[in-house]
Amino acid sequence: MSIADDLRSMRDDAVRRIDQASDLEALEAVRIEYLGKKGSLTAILRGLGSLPADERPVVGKVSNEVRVAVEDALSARRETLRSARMEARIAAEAVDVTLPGRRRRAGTEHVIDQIVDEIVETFLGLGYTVAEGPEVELDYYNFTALNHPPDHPARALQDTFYVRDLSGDVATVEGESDVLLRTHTSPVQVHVMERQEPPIYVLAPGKVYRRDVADPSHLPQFTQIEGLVVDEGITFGDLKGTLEFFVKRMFGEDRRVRLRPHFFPFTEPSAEVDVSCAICGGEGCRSCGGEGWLEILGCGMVDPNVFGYVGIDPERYTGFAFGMGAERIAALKYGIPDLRLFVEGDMRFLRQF
Ligand code: 2NM
Repeated sequence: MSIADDLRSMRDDAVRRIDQASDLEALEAVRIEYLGKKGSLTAILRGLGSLPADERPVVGKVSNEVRVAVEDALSARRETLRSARMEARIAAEAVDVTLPGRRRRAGTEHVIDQIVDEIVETFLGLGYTVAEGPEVELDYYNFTALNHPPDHPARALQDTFYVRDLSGDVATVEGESDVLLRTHTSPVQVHVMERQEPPIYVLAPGKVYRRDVADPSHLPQFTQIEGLVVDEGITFGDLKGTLEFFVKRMFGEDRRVRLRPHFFPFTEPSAEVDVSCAICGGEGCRSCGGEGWLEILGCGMVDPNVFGYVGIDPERYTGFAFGMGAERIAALKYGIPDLRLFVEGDMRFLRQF
């Protein structure tokens, strides 16, 4: 057999193996075997120079033809394998754009935030501004400056969350005032009165904390909205008119308002405010427990002692204040029997609003 025959059979082997290569990696391995630096065809092409002069033209021509044939076979197979790989990838990544989309349910503002917004809007319309303050407060702002005596029951460990230091003692600031979670938003109004001269028309919405066990009518954390007015010549009549305007706006023009004497440490006189039952209009029915009236807020004329703590002259100024729980207002407005529904995050309930 001649060198030319050897070359042709090498070509046939190479082309067969190229056509059988199952992927691009196997194909590259075959290419290296023949045409790599140490490949068998490469070796022959390099050895041409040392052949006898009479054999060189023929062997040179054949080996070149073999190299071209092998290279052509390699590129043809490479093209086939590349497009097969691309087809497979396209099939694997295919997206059926004709499938129906997955509907995303839009969120809504939490019903309690809606109520807060509605109440805030009503009072913004009367010229009030909104004030905020810290949820972690000092005893001084939460109780003392609000005319709570040192032994007032609301100060008890059973009723108020006190913040403790690492040793477990109740934390204090400058060794003076205990640190606690505010039990109402009134401390916000104490801060306002400390830094702002009357006239003051301010609303204080926010979270408050009390050591209650959650039940249908109590939550250990809830949302309070308090209002405060301090100006010259403010009377109990102004308070009553303001609350009547608010209640009718919130619950409907047909509802009536009733004030009952009450006691709060920071107001004198104080009152609780009822709204007439929407079902019976005040006659008494099952919905209102036979009372005809539903309690919605507390209020009163700011006690002169409070003005004393914040440096407002009680001879020149008088004021009124009121406070309500947003969860309670929402429960009355929508006929919800259990306040816990507002905080348990059951979307079947919350999505209704
Ligand atoms: C209420 C009821 C009555 C109140 C009093 C004050 C302040 F800071 F002026 F003393 N803020 N809010 C108040 C009065 C709150 O909530 C049931």
